[in-house]
Amino acid sequence: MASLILILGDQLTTDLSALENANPDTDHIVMAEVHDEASYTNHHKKKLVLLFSAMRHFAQQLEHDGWTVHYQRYHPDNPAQSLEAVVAHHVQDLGAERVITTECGEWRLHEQISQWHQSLGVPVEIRSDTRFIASKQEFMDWAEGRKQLRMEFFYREMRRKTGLLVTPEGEPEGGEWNFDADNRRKWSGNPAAPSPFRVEPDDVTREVIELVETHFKDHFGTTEDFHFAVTAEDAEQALAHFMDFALPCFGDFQDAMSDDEDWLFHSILSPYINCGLLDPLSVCEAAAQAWYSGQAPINAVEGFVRQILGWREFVRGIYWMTMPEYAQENRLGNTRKLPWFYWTGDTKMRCMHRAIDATRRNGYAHHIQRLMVTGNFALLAGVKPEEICDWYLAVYADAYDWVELPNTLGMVMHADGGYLGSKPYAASGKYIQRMSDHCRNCHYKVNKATEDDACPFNSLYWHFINRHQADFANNPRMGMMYRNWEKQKPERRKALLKRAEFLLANLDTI
Ligand code: FAD
Ligand code: DLZ
Repeated sequence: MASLILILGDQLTTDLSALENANPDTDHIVMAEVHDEASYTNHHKKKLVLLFSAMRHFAQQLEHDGWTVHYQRYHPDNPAQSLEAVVAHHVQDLGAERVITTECGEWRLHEQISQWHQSLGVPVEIRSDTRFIASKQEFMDWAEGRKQLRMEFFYREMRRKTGLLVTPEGEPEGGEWNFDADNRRKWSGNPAAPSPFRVEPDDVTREVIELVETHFKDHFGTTEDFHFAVTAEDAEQALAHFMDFALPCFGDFQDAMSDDEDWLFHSILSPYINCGLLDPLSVCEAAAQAWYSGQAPINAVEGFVRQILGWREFVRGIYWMTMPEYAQENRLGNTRKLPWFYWTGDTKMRCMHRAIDATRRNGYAHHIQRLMVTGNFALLAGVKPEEICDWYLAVYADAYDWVELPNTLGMVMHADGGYLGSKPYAASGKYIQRMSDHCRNCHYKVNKATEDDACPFNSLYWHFINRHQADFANNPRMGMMYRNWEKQKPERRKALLKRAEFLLANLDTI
């Protein structure tokens, strides 16, 4: 036997670089469900079901295509519970001359795999992950020598590189590179939000659900109503569903939140893109096609493409450029523990309850819930970055360190000094009121700030502004906030800080 090709749980595509020039007659594939990967965080149960079922379906497809696949199903009694142990066993057993794999998405595992040649005694070839539009090196070259790294400029490079939404003359389609200013509408139920795409569990998925319920019963979330796609074919259907029913309104309501609707006009494609069932560039091309054919407006299509071509690529670049030091960053010096209600949803703050409850049920919350509700609260309350990062890594079906960490530590917590935004995304309850209908069902009053029933976001916002004066008072984008703070009467400021101190001392009860 020549090469043993390792395919990881988030590399489920036949276009994988590890499979390039491989020969099904001489090379073998190894895939494994192992305890180490299934429990390095308290993965949401739906994420475990998605990955194990998608891995099993993908292995079947590979076998159908003529490959020999050595597939280890999860069992707690398996002697090999790490990828290294599984690979070592097969290298020995089969007499493989080398191991080939595609670079993995996390620093943690990358560090391990880069040492494997020593323990395995055969060369380990790690190939670049060509599913990304920019390689790690390309991002570093772009970043080198720049005083400030801004997603917007990197995104334009990616537009030019791919030609997506760019005219033959090199100009942006629609006359602007970015239509974000058009994408801030509140949603009041009209037009109706489409139902999310659903696939009913087949036998393979049902077996995996039972496995997860048996061996991972203490993990966060629920397997109930599992309806994610678990094959590339079904993920393509999910993409088509998004194009037909949600993309036209994606832009308008991108920042909206609803007390009744979990998914609104979002694509719900990240779980598939991140594990290989969908190719990010093809997804962007499909969206661009919708603009050219008049199926969706430019603010929707550009806004959507920017999330993938811009943000997704940018956060990955930042991750690999700055790890492993990045994970330790805590520039605002936060020390507070994560309130327990992040795990239970048991809080009187309606927006927090709804975001956390949706997260528990679905393994999903849309971007604005992650950024401006659960994220904003953690920022205002001064939660330790490490604790809130662990939470985000655990609770979403699309969570992987390379994408979760910069979004949480950088975008939400501003703990990296500002790679992901020139100012923190801190906001009072007014923002949540403006973009949602949560406040009208809330125990707290969004128009109050200092009273016992005042919205906690309000006084916590001013507490944040006050305690980080040295960090942000000279930030030109924060100047107005500091002037507003200074303008308030001393007794008002005192009352706001007192209310915030009370909340901070009693976080688990609010
Ligand atoms: P849509 O709103 O339909 O967006 C389309 C696609 O754009 C997404 O599928 C995703 O691939 C991409 N995208 C959008 N925003 C981002 C972003 N900020 N960074 C990277 N890609 C983006 N995304 C993850 O894929 N995994 C994570 O672990 C993750 N953790 C996050 C943690 C926090 C604190 C925040 C604020 C955001 C996080 N995001 C993460 C980004 C974003 O919230 C999700 O990608 C998005 O909500 C997924 O839902 P969707 O597919 O319906 O996205
Ligand atoms: C996330 C995950 C889980 C839950 N389980 C497995 C697994 O059992 N086997 C596997 O090969 N991969 C799994 N993964 C994905 C890996 O953790 C992922 O490849 C790394 O986190 C790098 O992105």
